[in-house]
Amino acid sequence: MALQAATTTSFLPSALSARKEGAVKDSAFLGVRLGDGLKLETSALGLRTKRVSTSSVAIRAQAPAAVSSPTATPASPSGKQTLRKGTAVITGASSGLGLATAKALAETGRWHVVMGCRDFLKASRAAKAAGMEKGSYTIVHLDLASLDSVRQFVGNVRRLGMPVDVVVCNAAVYQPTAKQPSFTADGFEMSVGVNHLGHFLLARELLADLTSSDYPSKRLIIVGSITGNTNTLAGNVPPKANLGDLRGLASGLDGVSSSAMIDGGEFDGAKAYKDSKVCNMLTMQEFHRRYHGETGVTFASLYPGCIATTGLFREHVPLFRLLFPPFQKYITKGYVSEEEAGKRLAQVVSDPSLTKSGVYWSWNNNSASFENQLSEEASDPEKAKKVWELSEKLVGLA
Ligand code: NDP
Ligand code: PMR
Repeated sequence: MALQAATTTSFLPSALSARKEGAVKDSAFLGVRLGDGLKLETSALGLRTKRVSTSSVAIRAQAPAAVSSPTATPASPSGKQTLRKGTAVITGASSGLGLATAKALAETGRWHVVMGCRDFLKASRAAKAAGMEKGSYTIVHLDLASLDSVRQFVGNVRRLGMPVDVVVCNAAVYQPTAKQPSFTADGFEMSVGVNHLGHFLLARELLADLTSSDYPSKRLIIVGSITGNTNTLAGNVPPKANLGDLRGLASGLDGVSSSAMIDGGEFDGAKAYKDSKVCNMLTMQEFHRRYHGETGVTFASLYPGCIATTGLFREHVPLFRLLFPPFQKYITKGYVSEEEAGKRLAQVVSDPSLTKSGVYWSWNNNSASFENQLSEEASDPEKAKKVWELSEKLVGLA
């Protein structure tokens, strides 16, 4: 479909994506398995293939506010140079952390947010409901479960004609109750396919754009998590993240000729998510090692706190969704609101004091940021290199 003028540009899905929804495993809450009597009704849930017709969806992106202008504009009445508006690309900005971050950035008036979302109408409604000003954001279609869609997204972002100053790889799926794996359009197990491989291709492609940006602090941020770090209590709740010798990843995670799991083991949706987060954190460090010196881009990851109310837990059993927020608020005290988590990620995007590259940021109880320690596996440079090399083969970059 041809692109129209910037104010009415349409960005449409490029490929089919097959997504298996919520097959329910033996229900478990907080690591404790419930009895058979408490199993959920699963008959209504099944494999569903969703075709998105590019001709039947009329999608409209919000008008970009300011298009490419020099980094410093000597236009202020005081004669002081003012920084131009930055452009931040955020994936999965239609809900939860991504939306809260988009809102926090847009509200400052200093950022234009490109929201990379798989459901345009949901994103559009969410941005409006959050009170984001028209003109402070542009929604561009992105389905990370399709490498074609990722490539198309990159092309569409470039066609906006805006600089790319910050990229935030935020979107994720979590399928803790799935009995069987589901797969992306390219045949990768869904959690690793979306959370890691889709973002890996996106980040690799947009690195050139970041590099050529004239913004003073260019950043690539990949959202990580405590649950991928086995040096924490949360990371020791079974099933634990473990990439093993990467034999499943090496064989393509297709669940047919190989296991759907990175370590080659039996499918476990919760573990697949945690493994994908380890890949996210390893990828950030490998980017740092390979490209920080050459490009000046800051590479960072973070654990924003436990945002127990987001859509991430939509596929979990209802009892979990009911008890998880109070458990995190009153027992672990690890809970943060979406708004607070959004402010934290917005800080990693724009705070002048968070320019250090290769860092995994966390926040203490007073909401002060600090450089956190990653687990042995999530900071293993050999593993990072191997994950990088195998991932580039899978996404067609090597
Ligand atoms: P949400 O489910 O609210 O947000 C996830 C976003 O990802 C949604 O916008 C969703 O889109 C999008 N998404 C999912 N699949 C795709 C896809 N195939 N293509 C494009 N977008 C997709 O969860 P959170 O806000 O909690 O999660 C955001 C990030 O924070 C994740 O990386 C997660 O791992 C991380 N995190 C979350 C924690 C928490 O406690 N919630 C703790 C630590 C880290 P849609 O709206 O269409 O479903
Ligand atoms: Mg966890 C300080 C303790 C702490 C923190 C910060 C979290 C965060 N969790 C903690 C402890 C515990 N959790 C304990 C003691 C248990 C066993 C009772 C427990 C259980 C638990 C479950 C079953 N926790 C969970 C689950 C999930 O399904 C969530 C998950 O793993 O998603 C991948 C989860 C989480 N706990 C967290 C955070 C941040 C999550 C979810 C989000 C994520 O990592 O992205």
